[in-house]
Parts: sequence; C-alpha cells; structure tokens
Amino acid sequence: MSIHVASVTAPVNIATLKYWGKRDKQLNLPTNSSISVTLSQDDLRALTSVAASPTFTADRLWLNGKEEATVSNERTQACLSELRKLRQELEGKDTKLPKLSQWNLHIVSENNFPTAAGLASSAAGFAALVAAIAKLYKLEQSMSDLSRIARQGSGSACRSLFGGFVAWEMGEKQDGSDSQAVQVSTLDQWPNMKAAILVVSQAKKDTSSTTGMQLTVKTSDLFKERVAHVVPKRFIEMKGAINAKDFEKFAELTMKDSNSFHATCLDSFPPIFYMNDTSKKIIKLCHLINEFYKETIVAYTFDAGPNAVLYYLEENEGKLFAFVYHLFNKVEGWEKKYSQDQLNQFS
Ligand code: 2P0
Repeated sequence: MSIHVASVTAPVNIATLKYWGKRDKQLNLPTNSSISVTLSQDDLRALTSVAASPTFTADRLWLNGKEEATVSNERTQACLSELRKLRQELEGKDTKLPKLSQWNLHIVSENNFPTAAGLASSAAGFAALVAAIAKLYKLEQSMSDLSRIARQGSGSACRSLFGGFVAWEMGEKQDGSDSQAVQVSTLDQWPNMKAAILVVSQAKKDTSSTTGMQLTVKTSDLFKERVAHVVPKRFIEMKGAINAKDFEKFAELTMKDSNSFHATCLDSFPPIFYMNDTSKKIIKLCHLINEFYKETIVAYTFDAGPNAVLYYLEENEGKLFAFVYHLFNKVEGWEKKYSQDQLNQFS
C-alpha cells in the first residue's frame, strides 16, 4: 500500500491590531489590515498530520480525536482544492511524481488548548492544515503564497504561517491575490517580549467570529470610523513601534485597539459581548499596575472571547506577577497601598 505522510505544528497568533470585518465573505477578504504576534511552537499550537493514499475512499478529518464533518465545508474544501491544483502543476512538470493530487487525504489535528474559546484555534488549525499539505505535496510556494490559501480557511490563519510579528495586508484586489501575510519582524529581534494568557473561561463562544463580524459590518456606525480612520493610522504606527522596540507605544496601541474592537461589538445591533466581568477586572488591573509603577509594563488584549492575553517585557515579569499575586492572594497589608475606589474594583 502506498501512503505518504507529513506533520507540522502551527502556533496560535494573537492580534495586537484586530481583524474584524469582511469585505468578501467567500474569500475572507478583510475590511482592514491587522497585526499579530505568533506565539512560540512550545506554547499554544495545533499539531496536524496528513496522509494521502490511493486506498482512502474519502477526505476525512479528526480534530482532537473526534471525526469532524468540517472536511466537507466550503472553507476546508477551498483550501484543499487550491493545494491540489498546485500539486497537479508539479505532477504535470514531473510525470514521475506520484499522483497525490488525485488521492484522498486523512487529516488528524490536535490542539493543546481549548478550541473555539477565543484563543484563535481556527487560526492555528487552518495554518497547520495548509502547511502540512504543502509539505506532503512538496510545494515550492512561498509562505505568503500559502498564507493566501490559509486565509480562505480562516482569515486570521494567514498570520500563523509566520513566526514573530506578522502583518496581514488587506490588499485591494477583488480576487484576493494581494491579501496576504508578511513578517514584520522575527521574535529574535525583540526577544524579551513575552505573552501570558489568562484563561477566564474555556467555554465555547456563543457568537462565532464570522457571524459577529457580519453583524458589526452591517449595523455599527462606530465600525465605519474604525475602518476608515483609526486602523490605517495604527497599522503604520504599530509596525513602527515593533521595529523601534518601543514597548510603551506598542502597549498603548494594543490596548486601545482591543478596546476599539470590543466597542464596535457593543455598537453592533443587537450588541455582541465577548468580555465578561472578570475580563473587565483584568483591564482595570493592568491600568492599575502601569499606574503603580509609573511605567507601562503590561498591555492587555482580548479576542472574540473573555480570555486575556498580556504582553510584557521579560525583565518586568517579576514586577507584573508579584502584583497579580498580591492582588489575587490578598497578602496581608497589600490593601493599604490602594484607595477604597481601587479596591472596590477587585472585591
Ligand atoms: C484577530 N479575530 O485579528 C481577530 C480579533 C477575533 C478578534 O481573527 O471568519 O476566526 O474565520 O475569518 O479569523 C477571529 O476571526 O474569522 C479573529 P474567520 P477568524 O485575530
């Protein structure tokens, strides 16, 4: 029996400048460019293995040990058919190659974190799917080329094909041929940048990103302002802050953009709530910490769910977590440092 196998991992990416809104739902073309940080391979990631064999009777997909029907959905099929087309071109050039493009695929994927709880599981999942099949097919396309395919699976997936700081350029063309991810900077260039994830809830979100985005695009006036004037400026400023390793600026833009994205959710009609009371306490806590140290040492960001991602520099890890520890463990005497108003926020 002839069987060909390949495996890859793709990490989660967390947007610091949010993608929210599609101008083309079929092709996943966004209404604004976005920026993210891809976590390291050792952290949150999808591990995907693909096998192709002439004996397989159908494409099949297992996610976290359970067979899924999603292999036949439009988005997965869009990715599979583009990848098969590219493999077919290779097989046309070299007729000795096995005809993998004509064989069915078995895909096994596993996340080491909660699926669909606003922790970008679809991003890592589709990035790993596309990268694994590209490896199996020995495709010669660049990562940006592959990012245009992963984008069709899930918009944010295009950013998980690169490590470090990544921009998804929205592009202008109607066919999506210029809507792709590019690397802004490697993590090595800013090696002391750290991310901590505070898992507030592992529950599945109740409004999917696609549904939420469509509602926001259709009903929010604030969204129009965000897309036209707010994000284009931030996109340039954030790339500048990353290249200059300016944490204060990076943190300010990250927090403001998270707030702006959640404000457009609230401005949708009916409103969409992704953050809960614990999320809001974390926001207040971060501002309190920065105020306390008279220096920006932490930035928060929230995606389409209540879980927080904190960005900070390694040298401030002790300061940051000492504070979190004091607050949440209520070490004797710690409350004397704060006003009653501040304390009430954490009671
Ligand atoms: C982001 N999010 O930039 C934003 C911030 C959520 C909030 O990308 O419909 O799962 O598959 O293209 O990529 C979540 O949206 O949506 C997302 P689809 P996706 O990370």
